[in-house]
Amino acid sequence: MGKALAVFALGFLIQGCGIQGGTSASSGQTATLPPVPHSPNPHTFMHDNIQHKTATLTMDADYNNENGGFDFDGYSFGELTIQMPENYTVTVNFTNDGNMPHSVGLVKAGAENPTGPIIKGAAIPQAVAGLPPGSTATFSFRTPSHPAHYELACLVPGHIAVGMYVNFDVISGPKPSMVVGKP
Ligand SMILES: [Cu+2]
Repeated sequence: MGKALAVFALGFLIQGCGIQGGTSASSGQTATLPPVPHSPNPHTFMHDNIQHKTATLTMDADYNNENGGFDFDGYSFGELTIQMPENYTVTVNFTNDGNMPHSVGLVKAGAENPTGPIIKGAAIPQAVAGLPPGSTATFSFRTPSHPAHYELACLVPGHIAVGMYVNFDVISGPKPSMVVGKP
């Protein structure tokens, strides 16, 4: 009887350790990223091919009315960070799900009212005027061969100021990622 109890206690101890280990590992991964309430899974919005050095991003303006509709994929004010290796070909598929003109283009981090993308071709057409509700547009560009801090932002005047941007960092690392928060 006493032996059976000891075995049971040992099993419980091992299981307890396993749970504790798992918990501390996962909290370690998220500790540096601030939580964003009601955030969609970022993996939904990016597909990449490491062999071909390509990535496709879905950028939906006013995805879920987050931030009063001034969001991309439910994120605003840089709550989402895309990390893209150097020399990648990136295709952006834009949809305006909002009720006013919006756009998307690659701009320098912190730019306030950019009149065009920082890399030629890295914006939808008529990016400053914006495209009307229900529009879609696609563009592709190549990331530079050096690290850089950019944003994917709405170029309609005033929309960056109210938070309509996510972070886009060009990194020396081996693979793209899309993470909640600013690493
Ligand atoms: Cu906008």
